[in-house]
Amino acid sequence: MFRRIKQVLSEAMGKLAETLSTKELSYEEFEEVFQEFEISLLEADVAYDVVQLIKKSLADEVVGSRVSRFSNPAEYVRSAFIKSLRGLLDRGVYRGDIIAEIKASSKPYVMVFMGVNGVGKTTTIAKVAYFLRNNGLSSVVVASDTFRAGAQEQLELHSKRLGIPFIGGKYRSDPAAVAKDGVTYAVKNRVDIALIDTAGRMHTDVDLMNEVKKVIRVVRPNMKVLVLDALTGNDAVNQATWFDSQVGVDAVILTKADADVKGGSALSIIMSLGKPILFLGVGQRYEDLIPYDPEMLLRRMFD
Ligand SMILES: Nc1nc2c(ncn2[C@@H]2O[C@H](COP(=O)(O)OP(=O)(O)O)[C@@H](O)[C@H]2O)c(=O)[nH]1
Ligand SMILES: [Mg+2]
Repeated sequence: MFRRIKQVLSEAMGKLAETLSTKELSYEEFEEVFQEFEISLLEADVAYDVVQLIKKSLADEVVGSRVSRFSNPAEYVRSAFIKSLRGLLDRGVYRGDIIAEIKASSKPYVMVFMGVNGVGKTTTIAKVAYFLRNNGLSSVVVASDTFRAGAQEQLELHSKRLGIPFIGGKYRSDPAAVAKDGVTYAVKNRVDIALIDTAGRMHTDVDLMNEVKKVIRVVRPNMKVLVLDALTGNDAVNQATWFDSQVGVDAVILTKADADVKGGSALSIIMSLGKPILFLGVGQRYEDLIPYDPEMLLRRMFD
């Protein structure tokens, strides 16, 4: 992750440090350096709008500035870059403490996972259950995806491996009824969290959209989580807008960040979502789910 972005940043910082002098940096000088940087960012899959955001925030930091004779231009430029990217990455921070919120809530805390086919919903639910257990919280996983063949078995297999309860339903049965069963199980057995899987759907699937709306009406989740695939770039942002307008999105989990080798696709999604990001998926194992943390991402880009 961020392999290419890291290189691009490093090159741009070098150029800018050369340009900076004891004289103030003009906007024209900044633009000249940025031009090449702009192309490299686009080539690393950063979306055009996000390139413009980065440009603006960087210009705010460095235009009109000068380095004193005694300071190090490279250091100065590096902190300016970090500061401007931090500002953009901070937009994705979830401003709560999910573990504390679950502990404080009445049992069970209900999370519904939604998203397009193949983004990683089912895998992510297993990872979240694993994460919660490591934080002392019990889960039941609920397969309200009664639509796709094999979806029940896939989640059940994870539940067996993890040793956590599973509630499912018959193929093509009502997803809302399965979700309700899952919550009822959690209530009876004093399970902390019900994690509800749903069938993948595109915005064109009106029937499936209505189904997820019904699931939400019936179980009234504490959190509606949208799962997005880091490799899908701008399409992920469109998916978020769509799901938000249909059912409301409380938080996002961005999967497959490990597969975005250049890093620009994930970066663009994070910077243009306008939704809090709970976790990043960084691989196929249960451990491969990390809380979203801008400082960690900055370290990957700059260290
Ligand atoms: N590399 C990688 N693969 C992932 C990640 N999350 C999910 N996957 C893979 O993506 C594929 C689809 O996942 P699945 O959970 O079935 O997606 P769903 O259709 O949304 O339920 C599977 O092969 C997963 O192993 C991740 O964070 N990194
Ligand atoms: Mg699935």
